[in-house]
Amino acid sequence: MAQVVRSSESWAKSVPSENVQALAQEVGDTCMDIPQRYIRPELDVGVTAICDDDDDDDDDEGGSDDKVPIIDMKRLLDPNFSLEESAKLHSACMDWGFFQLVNHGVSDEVIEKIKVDLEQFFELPLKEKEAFAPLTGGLQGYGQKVVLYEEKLDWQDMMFLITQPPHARNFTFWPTSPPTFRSTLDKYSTELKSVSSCLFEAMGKNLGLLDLEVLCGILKDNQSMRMNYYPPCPKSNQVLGFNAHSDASGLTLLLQVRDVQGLQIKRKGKWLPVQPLENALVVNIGDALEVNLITTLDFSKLFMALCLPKRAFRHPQALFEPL
Ligand SMILES: O=C(O)CCC(=O)C(=O)O
Repeated sequence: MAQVVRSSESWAKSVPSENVQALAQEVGDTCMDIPQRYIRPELDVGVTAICDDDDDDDDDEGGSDDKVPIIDMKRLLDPNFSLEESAKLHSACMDWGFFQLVNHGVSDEVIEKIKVDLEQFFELPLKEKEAFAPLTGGLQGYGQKVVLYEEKLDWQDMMFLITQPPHARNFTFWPTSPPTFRSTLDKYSTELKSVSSCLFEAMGKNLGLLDLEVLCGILKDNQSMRMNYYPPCPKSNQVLGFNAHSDASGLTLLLQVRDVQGLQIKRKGKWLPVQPLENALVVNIGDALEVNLITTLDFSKLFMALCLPKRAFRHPQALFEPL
């Protein structure tokens, strides 16, 4: 996840938006209407497996081809099973661009702690959280997604921090409450770095590259974290927690704090629900890695495989689920 800290001058003026958690509270307390800038009437059609008719690559093969692949990192690292698991990984990367990673080696203790610390941070009074708001034009800190022109807004608040390499961290934006927040994030970020290195290595071998980390030098050492908070919404079928998007990252590793189904991914023109698996990481090949591979390697060999899935995430339900 390459991060460049840009100067405030380089950012266009953004459209101001309200704190969604505070808005949700107000809507709950007063029964006021949700502002129209959050309402997406076209969504009011259910939340699972929505098919976009206008998609030109909609070649639904039907059957059981709708479950995000599961990759077991323990098997990937075990000489007795690594060949088989690597083949699964390769197919997940090429045919899906997504997979769920289990037995990834991040300790249960660190996972539980990051979940607790995040929940505690987002439950703080607004004033305390706003002490970590981004500076004008900046990206890091607690607040809302930067919106450059008036558009439908996401029903979420978030915090964005650069987490690796350690010297790139700006602690002005790292919460001090709960008191363990910083050390927990440090541990979590370090463990995730090992996971992504391992994945880069396995993916590189699958592609016949000695070391994908070399190819993706800039991606491997840089890491940022986006922690999303989706407040409950009385019109949850008319708002999106996170609009459809692809990630600009190299690899995205997503941890769901609560095992509630909400996340969907788009594959072959269909939105498919990602069934939460306790403490699994949802892995997504980001734009930076995809572009890097397509331009660096034999274009014709990789083009079909890497470009077939129209990759996108979205979060159609508004619920609490940071990170
Ligand atoms: O919160 C989610 O489930 C999705 C988050 C996501 O897509 C992102 O942060 O890029």
